[in-house]
Amino acid sequence: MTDPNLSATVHRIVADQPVTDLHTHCFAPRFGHSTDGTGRGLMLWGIDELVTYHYLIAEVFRVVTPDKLPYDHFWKMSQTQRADHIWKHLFVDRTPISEACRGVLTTLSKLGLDPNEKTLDPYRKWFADQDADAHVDKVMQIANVDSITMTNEVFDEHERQLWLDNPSLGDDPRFRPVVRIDPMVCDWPDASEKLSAWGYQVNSDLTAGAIDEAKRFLNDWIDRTRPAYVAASLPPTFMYPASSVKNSPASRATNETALTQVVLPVLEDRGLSFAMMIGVHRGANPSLRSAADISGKADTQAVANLCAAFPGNRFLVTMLSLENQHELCVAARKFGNLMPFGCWWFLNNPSIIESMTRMRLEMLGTGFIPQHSDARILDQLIYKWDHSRRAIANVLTEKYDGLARAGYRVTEHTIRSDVQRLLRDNTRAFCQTR
Ligand code: RAT
Ligand code: ZN
Repeated sequence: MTDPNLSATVHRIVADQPVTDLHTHCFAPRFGHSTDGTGRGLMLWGIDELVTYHYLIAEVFRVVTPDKLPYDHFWKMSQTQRADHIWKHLFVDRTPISEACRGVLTTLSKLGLDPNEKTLDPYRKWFADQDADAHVDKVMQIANVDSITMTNEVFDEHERQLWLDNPSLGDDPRFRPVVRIDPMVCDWPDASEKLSAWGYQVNSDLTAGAIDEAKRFLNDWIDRTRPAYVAASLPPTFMYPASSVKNSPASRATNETALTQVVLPVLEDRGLSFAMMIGVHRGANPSLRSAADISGKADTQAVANLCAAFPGNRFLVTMLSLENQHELCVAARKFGNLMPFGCWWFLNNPSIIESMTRMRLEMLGTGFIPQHSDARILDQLIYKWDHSRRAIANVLTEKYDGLARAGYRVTEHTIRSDVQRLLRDNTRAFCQTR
């Protein structure tokens, strides 16, 4: 017998479960914020940030094409003008039906605002009356997020200086730091120049002494930030071992040395997971700037090879291509040190979240992390989680219905503990945080 109220029960339990958000680009107010007048604040919030999200920049150029509005004209506009342009063309002149557009509407509605305004002025007025720090609490409460994991770009000069100047920068209990190290594993020569300038005795070939110095760099940042994990995004061409690629350029071998002889040993030693976000081809259309990147199919064999070669390391893995998702599940069935997470970026759409979550439940039970928000603007936590929760609850309902048909007694307690595992405990257990 199936329960006619099952769907409502599952949706309620999923909505009530606080989420530990594993990957965002949100920052605590002490990193400075977008309305603090410095123009350098890292915490982005408010209507102009929401409407100029890079997903929406890409979308507006599809309707007001560069022959009508050249890229450089757009970039010369103030942020207010860009936001007005996007609002007019994507939200007023057309139905805001895309996921990124609908997200702005959900966010405004849940903040208590009417999303049908023809101009942004009423929203600007409302946000101007909010206090940044109190707004963090409000957004976390509406989104029901209990912890926001940041992305701390230690190779970014501005952010690096903030950390050096303020030893308690990472102490806001609402936010958890993450050391992000893309240049170390994607472009070691570039990373090595920076490390040298910062006083570490490294070289572009990463010879023996340089390895110790590169480890010292990573350890220093782990000490300074006390991260939940260390992360990098990798191109679709990422392969391990690099030598398995014919005519592999020397740079690949050095990047691999940085990964296998610096990063992984340090993380094993420090008991930290390594998050690999694989499949982004950066700068496909550079004129779009922050919206320039595309996705590409990567090789999941690289992930399996790493998990096998480094059993003492834990790997959080998300892949950008839809085509990689099944193979990633297969690999996760073989390696307990591999945790698939999230429906990343171009996959963060309800239809794809549903199909990926369904496949993961079927292949991995509840042993995965179904979603992270990837929010860049604080307020986006509201819609990213609202939309994802609905998609996850739809699939869980279907699965519990199947269990009931098989004669299994599904109770509220069963549902509650599964949902807690999926939205909170798997993340905390794998990252070994409270
Ligand atoms: O999802 C995004 O906003 C992307 O621009 C990226 O930041 C991506 O999530 C990443 O972490 O590299
Ligand atoms: Zn991200």
